[in-house]
Amino acid sequence: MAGCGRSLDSPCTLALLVGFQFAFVLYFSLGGFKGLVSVLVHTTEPEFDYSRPHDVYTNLSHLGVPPPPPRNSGTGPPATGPPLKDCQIPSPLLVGPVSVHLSSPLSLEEIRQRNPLVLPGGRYRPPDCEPRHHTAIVVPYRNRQTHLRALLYHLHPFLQRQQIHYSIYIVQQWGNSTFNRAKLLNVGVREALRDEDWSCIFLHDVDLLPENDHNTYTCHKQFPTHLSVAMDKFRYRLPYPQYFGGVSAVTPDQYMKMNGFPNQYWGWGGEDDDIAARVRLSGMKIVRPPVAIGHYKMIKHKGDRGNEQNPRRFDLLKRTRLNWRSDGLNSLTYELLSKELQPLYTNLTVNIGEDPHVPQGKAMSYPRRRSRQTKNEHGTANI
Ligand code: BGN
Repeated sequence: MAGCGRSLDSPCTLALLVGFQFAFVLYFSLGGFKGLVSVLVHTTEPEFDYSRPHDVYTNLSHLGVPPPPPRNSGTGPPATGPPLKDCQIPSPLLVGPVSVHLSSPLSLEEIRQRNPLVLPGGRYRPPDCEPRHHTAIVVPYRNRQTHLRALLYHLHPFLQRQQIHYSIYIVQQWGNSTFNRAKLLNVGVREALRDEDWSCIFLHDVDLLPENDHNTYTCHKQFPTHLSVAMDKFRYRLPYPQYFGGVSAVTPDQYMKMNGFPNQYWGWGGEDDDIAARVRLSGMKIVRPPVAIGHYKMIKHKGDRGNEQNPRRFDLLKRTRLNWRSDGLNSLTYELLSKELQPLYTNLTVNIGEDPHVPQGKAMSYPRRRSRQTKNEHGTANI
């Protein structure tokens, strides 16, 4: 070829150099390897603009009203209207990113007024369509009033826009013994399933608020779901690949298959890793929504008294493989002290016993109670 000699200043070499330079600039301006792949292979990762979130109460006034019941002739059983149409998927009321108010939440009464369609016990069912999903949200709890109000203020409108049938259960650990998140979750699942045939159960920390209503509070048919995949605390990505903490969801079948959750994790840490291990050991895997959807904000707080790091968690985790079949739903004992239908949630107060590893003298004192019975998983009394 004329002009393409071997010397460095030949037009061909120069053209090659310019070409390479151009390719480099293009590569980095497209966001490196990831960007290049997403341009070449069309990815379906959704995109949301979190810089302009909607108010979490947006569209709530559009929640349908039930069709009027047909006129009754006067005699015979009361007339029932035609069956409702199935709710649309996805719900037409969704707005995407929503703003999160972390400080000074409204009072419970003010939150109730803003959610007039929520029934006692924190229950809701779309009035104008037949919901396809029936979800119980179980929240382990003790002494976090401000967090609870922030959660209820946020979650009620968020879930109503998703047009699902849901109820919020707050499982409150009674007494001052070390907190036990996983055991409270077991109790919550058990008690929620006594109420209704929920198709999906959410395991929800009280201090996590979802930022995108496309993150639907529904279950995957086959596998447990981890929803809080992008928390602000972890700079909107998973802290480690097996992470299963924060907000997750199981169907009753999945829950039974993994023998529920461990009862022996007293204090902070490790119980979520144990649950993740149970998922795998029982032959399932964890599924997740895209990172762009699974955004959550965590309400900041100092360490909890009574929920100090559990020094035994490393040893417990080493034994999950041996223990998961014998410690869980099938070994659960507790005493249900009360169940109240509050306007915005069902309040379960429960005695789950005490951390056996805290020396007696050091255990924080329990208020005295007459009855020391506990209930096993069938709800019958164990003395
Ligand atoms: C992990 C904790 C989890 C916790 C995440 C995020 C443990 C066990 C160590 C072997 N696991 O380190 O429980 O949810 O951090 O904070 O401590």
